[in-house]
Amino acid sequence: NTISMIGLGYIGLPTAAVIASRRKKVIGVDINQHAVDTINRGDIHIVEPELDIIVHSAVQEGYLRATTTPEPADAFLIAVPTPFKAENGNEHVPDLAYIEAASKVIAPVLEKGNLVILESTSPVGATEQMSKWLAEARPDLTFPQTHGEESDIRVAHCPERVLPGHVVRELVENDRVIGGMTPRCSEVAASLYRIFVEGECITTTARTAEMAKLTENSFRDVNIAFANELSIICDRIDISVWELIRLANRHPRVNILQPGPGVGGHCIAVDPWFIVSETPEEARLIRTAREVNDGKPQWVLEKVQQEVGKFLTAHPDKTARDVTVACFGLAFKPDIDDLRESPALKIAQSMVTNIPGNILIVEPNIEALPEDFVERTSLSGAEEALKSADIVVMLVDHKSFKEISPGELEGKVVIDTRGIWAA
Ligand code: SAJ
Repeated sequence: NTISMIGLGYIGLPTAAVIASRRKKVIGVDINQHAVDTINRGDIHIVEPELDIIVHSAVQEGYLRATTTPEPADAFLIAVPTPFKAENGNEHVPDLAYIEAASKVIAPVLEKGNLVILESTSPVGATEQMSKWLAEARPDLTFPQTHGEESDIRVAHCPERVLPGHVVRELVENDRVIGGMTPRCSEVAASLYRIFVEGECITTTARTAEMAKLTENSFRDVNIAFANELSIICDRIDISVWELIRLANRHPRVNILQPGPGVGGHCIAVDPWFIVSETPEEARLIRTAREVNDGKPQWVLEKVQQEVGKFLTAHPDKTARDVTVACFGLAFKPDIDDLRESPALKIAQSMVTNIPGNILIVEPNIEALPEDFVERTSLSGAEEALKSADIVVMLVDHKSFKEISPGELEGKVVIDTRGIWAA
């Protein structure tokens, strides 16, 4: 049995490697030649704990091989990005271009009896749309949308649900929701996942599986928005939100999440829009949650500007150019190096353009600042930044930042968006 993984990114590569570690032959396909070459050397092109070891041994033992051209296989798993795009005045329409491209790329090598699984987080209806693209490209084969259980090709959706930073463990331990276009499609797909999943494989329809994934991330987004809104309310009425949440969470049925500088990453800040875009009239709470979370970086920037103003009033001998502000953290969440869609990055960048003083950036997980930072900013060590900063802005609760003692912050204006110092 050969399994082909289309897309060797943050989801595709770990999944391919875990399946290969169960001694199944896996062919990984990606358009990125650099990724393909790196994997074939037994190395990895992304950062994820434990992944290097399993990719290395899977490649060495001959179970995993990467290529840019698809080959025949028994099952095809598709894990490509599904971003959103602006269309007809709507800012957040799901963009299925990568799924369409992947369908067109595997269609020529499909054979009767094959299974095709869409793993990418997708708007409701995307699996059926993918199956239609496959059918258009292969009129000689039959597909579930026209031939039901009798079709030549089985098609299912099985959304990934792993947490970056814990992917290798969660791939094996998490339950999987498997939505086939027919019950038999679900069963065949479930037997594939049972090769490596120790959690339960639960079957449903493709549309329900699509909606389940969007619901999981919307649930988290709405809950984070609740925490973020509380932090803004508490700031206005001068109450510590951190103490407030600790107290409220003592109630047996209350479990409030942590406020922060906004919501980043390419999942939680994106997926709820797929629901909003499909049902704009009904999805009022989900849309508002997105807006609350997306508005938080601007709120933090304004907070910093206010503090700079107050600092200057208290120090009439200084001009705006003399003020030094240190930003702690750029990543989209703690203890990773991933800056994509990071609210901390957004805040730091807008500070560089909106605040005339010196801006220092402390981010122990990266070697250099992204190129679009202007020269006025520099990557600094924590100690050095703490020495020279007038204002310290805590943006990401990396482990090493939690060890900074109150003494080291004495005399500084502190804006703590994560509550690790200001609690
Ligand atoms: N965040 C807060 N406060 C919190 C929790 C998170 O501000 O209390 C922020 C984080 O700092 C970060 C963002 O939210 O900026 C998202 O981080 P996350 O750790 O909640 O989630 P992701 O984006 O890394 O992964 C999510 C997970 N989904 C859920 O927990 C429901 C993961 O299981 C999914 O597989 C992943 O999205 C995905 O790929 O969809």
